[in-house]
Amino acid sequence: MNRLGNATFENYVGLEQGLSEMAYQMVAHVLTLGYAVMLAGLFYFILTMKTVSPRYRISSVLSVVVMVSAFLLLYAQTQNWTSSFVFDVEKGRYFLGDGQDLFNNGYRYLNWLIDVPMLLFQILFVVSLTTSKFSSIRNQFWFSGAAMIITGYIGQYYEVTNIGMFAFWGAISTLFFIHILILMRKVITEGQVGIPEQAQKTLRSIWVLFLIAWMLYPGAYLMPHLLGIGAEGGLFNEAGVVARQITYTIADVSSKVIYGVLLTVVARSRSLEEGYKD
Ligand code: RET
Repeated sequence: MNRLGNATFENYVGLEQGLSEMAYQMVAHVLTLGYAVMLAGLFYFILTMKTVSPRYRISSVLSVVVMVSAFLLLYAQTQNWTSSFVFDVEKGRYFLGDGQDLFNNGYRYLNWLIDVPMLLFQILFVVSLTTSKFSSIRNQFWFSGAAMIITGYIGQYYEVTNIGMFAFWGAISTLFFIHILILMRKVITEGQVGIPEQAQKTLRSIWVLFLIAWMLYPGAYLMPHLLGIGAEGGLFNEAGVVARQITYTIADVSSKVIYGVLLTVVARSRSLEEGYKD
């Protein structure tokens, strides 16, 4: 078993029982859907930029940065998937290909290193803080965002071989995540003061969306263990492989695209109230 070293569990499934046609294709499709949505989002944020007054436009610019980097990463992740597993005609299933790259979700983690600070930074251009200092919140967002991802990136290498290390790095990462949630809650609470009723409502939806979408990422980290308990093949079952990629795609579309769209809606409402005409 250990000849795969620190490879993630997807590879172990591909080495032992192989992936069924349905599991393999569902992952390929959901990854493709992911990068297609990012490209569509890119056009949305460019085309709607002028519907908000200039002071809010940085939010759209940051969404554009997020769309471009997510598009490229998800494209690379899809290529990584299709090149890692090869169809075996004899057995009628997909197995790890000889001489190919192994599959790893690490592309995502490194993409988050760009996207997480951008997404957190972005909201600060749409809301006005009442008591907190912009620079202090920004620095804490960046610090904890990067620390959360780097520690999680290390942890994910151990999901099969060393559960202790996997749990340890996951726990450290979670501490930074909690810090981010506390900061975001503060930003959204302060941001509601003195803005139109409709925009306040949208900000409250942003909080709910944020909470749910961001929690899906640690869910995906734990996925093989969540779905592995009592399942056939234990940790190494293809349901976990498919569930992880679907979870990531839902999380990506929500935390990057829908979040960006809702921020544009708040910015538009504030712009109109301030007398902006397009
Ligand atoms: C990890 C490791 C396990 C513990 C926790 C994690 C949290 C990850 C999060 C990622 C968010 C990513 C986003 C990307 C958008 O582009 C690193 C999986 C808590 C919250 C929003």
